[in-house]
Amino acid sequence: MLELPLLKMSFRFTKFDLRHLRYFAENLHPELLGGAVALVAVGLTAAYFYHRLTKVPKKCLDPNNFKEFELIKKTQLSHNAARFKFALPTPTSVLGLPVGKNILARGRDSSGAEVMKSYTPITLDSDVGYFELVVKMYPNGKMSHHFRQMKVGDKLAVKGPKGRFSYKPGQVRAFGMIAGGTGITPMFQITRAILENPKDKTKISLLYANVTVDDILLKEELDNFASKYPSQFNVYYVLNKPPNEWNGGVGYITKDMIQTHCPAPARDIQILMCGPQPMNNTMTSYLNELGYTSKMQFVF
Ligand SMILES: Cc1cc2nc3c(=O)[nH]c(=O)nc-3n(C[C@H](O)[C@H](O)[C@H](O)COP(=O)(O)OP(=O)(O)OC[C@H]3O[C@@H](n4cnc5c(N)ncnc54)[C@H](O)[C@@H]3O)c2cc1C
Ligand SMILES: *[C@@H]1O[C@H](CO)[C@@H](O)[C@H](O)[C@H]1NC(C)=O
Ligand SMILES: CC(=O)N[C@H]1CO[C@H](CO)[C@@H](O)[C@@H]1O
Repeated sequence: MLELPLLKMSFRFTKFDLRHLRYFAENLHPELLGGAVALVAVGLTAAYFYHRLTKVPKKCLDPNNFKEFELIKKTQLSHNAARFKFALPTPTSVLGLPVGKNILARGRDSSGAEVMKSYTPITLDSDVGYFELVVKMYPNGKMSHHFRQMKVGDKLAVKGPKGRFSYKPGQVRAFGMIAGGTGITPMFQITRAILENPKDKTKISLLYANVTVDDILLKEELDNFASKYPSQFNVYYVLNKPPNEWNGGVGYITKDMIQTHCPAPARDIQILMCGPQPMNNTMTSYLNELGYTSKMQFVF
């Protein structure tokens, strides 16, 4: 992207501190001042027009105010999970969500009371004009009720970005990822960002736990990643209730599975976790026993 440094420069111009400008003027030879002023004026004008003329994709999220997005497609993935596709205001808009961040969605439960819950879009800012959520709807879940009721044409109120995790390419040599159920969504988003960036060589080992094969979300996409990027990404599924023919793990994720599939403790690796609370507690104790320091662990 050749445009980026120029764009940054134009921002710096607008942020130019007046005090510096005065210091600059006072310490300049008078004969040079005219030229310097003209130069600054030309620079500012150029930056202004450059800024106006370049089509910077419009970011839609606001961290302080809820904004509404229209549901344009709802695809059932299993008996209780669905993929929701929302339109952004224009076909060239981007959501404006840094990799690893999530959003807060607002809705109403079955009694009509307001609820707010966090969700991690599975799309990236390279997807223009829309964003997608994968949501598991629990029988008595409050926000689950809202999502179950949603029909194409309905609007969802969303604000963000939020979250403590941020990702920069090259931040680590390898990620180990441990996910349970819908805990796959942040892992999926980060994995996509890494694999779709040819310059990002970060390795990923994903351990993904669920009850049945039917519960595995985004399985087709994950399997595609594994076959397309065999030296960079691998996934090991673990099921409580495996089918008859099954070559993944059985039961819960064990310490052995972590040792076999995740990168060994090292300063340039990190283990990311996202799943139900009991799973987090168990996995954290396994990781501690295996010698992963708290710096090497992150829980979403
Ligand atoms: C950062 C982040 C990202 C997330 N991303 C996603 C995502 O992409 N997709 C997604 O589907 N979800 C995601 N979640 C989970 C999501 O925020 C909601 O928690 C989930 O949708 C359930 O909300 P609910 O209001 O329907 O359920 P709730 O009304 O809270 O209940 C859910 C179910 O669990 C049971 N339950 C509630 N509390 C407990 C408890 N303490 N112990 C045991 N059972 C309990 C209820 O009976 C119900 O069956 C994310 C959560 C976080 C924190
Ligand atoms: C995960 O579990 C550990 C150990 O029980 C706990 O210290 C930590 O706060 C938990 N993190 C989250 C985000 O729930
Ligand atoms: C029910 C469901 O689909 N989610 C589960 C996936 O597997 C993990 C680990 O076994 C469970 O903790 C989730 O609740």
